[in-house]
Amino acid sequence: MKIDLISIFPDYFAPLKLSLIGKAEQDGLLKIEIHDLRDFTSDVHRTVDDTPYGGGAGMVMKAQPWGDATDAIIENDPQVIVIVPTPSGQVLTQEIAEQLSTADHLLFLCGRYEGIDARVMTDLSARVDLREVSIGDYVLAGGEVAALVMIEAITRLIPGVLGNAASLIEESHSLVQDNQTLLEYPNFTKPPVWRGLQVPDVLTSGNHGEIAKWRAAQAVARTEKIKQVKPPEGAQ
Ligand code: 6GU
Repeated sequence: MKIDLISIFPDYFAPLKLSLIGKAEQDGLLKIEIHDLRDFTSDVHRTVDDTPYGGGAGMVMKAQPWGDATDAIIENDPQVIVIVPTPSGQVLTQEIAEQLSTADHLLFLCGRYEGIDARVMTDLSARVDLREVSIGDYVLAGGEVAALVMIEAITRLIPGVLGNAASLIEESHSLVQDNQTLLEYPNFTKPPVWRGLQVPDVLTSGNHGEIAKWRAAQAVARTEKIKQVKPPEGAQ
């Protein structure tokens, strides 16, 4: 998968060199390219923002640098999926992450301030697959951290990126019950007693049937306690 990112803060993406994603890039499974929006400005001050039409607080990112920057990337691949991180977008789910993990090419437009001139999205959506995506019901100062979250959620689903492929298979199988995505059951490792706390006996019993039952019950209990489970698509 090729991932392009456009931002005025390229340094925000330094963590992509670390851990699984860094390794995946070294292994040739990912190619990540970070573009500085200011390289596409047309004035000596390298201006990226201006005051909003209609008035109001804050600044809006100018259309011209975004238009020129995206043209340069899209020209080489009109099949690219453009993702605009924004709190007003569709909220990222595991299902969306799974769908995006099969794409060949993603382009993230990371805006700051009060967002990007809306004409940039109008213009792009006439030419490419464009998605406005949020990572939750709160507001961040810019799209960079949200893009990092999305990239981690998406790329760990690409075959070979996650160290242990069995983890992914287990995740996609055992965490779904009665059409509900369950939270993970609690995990334990050695030693058997730590600060007086015992590992549940069933996990050391060697009885795989009982272990599976216990884990399923724990997952259901956690889900009911912590999360309002989203009903399946189409349900009331
Ligand atoms: Cl994707 N961007 C920004 N700026 N804030 C957010 C967000 C995205 N998702 C939730 N809040």
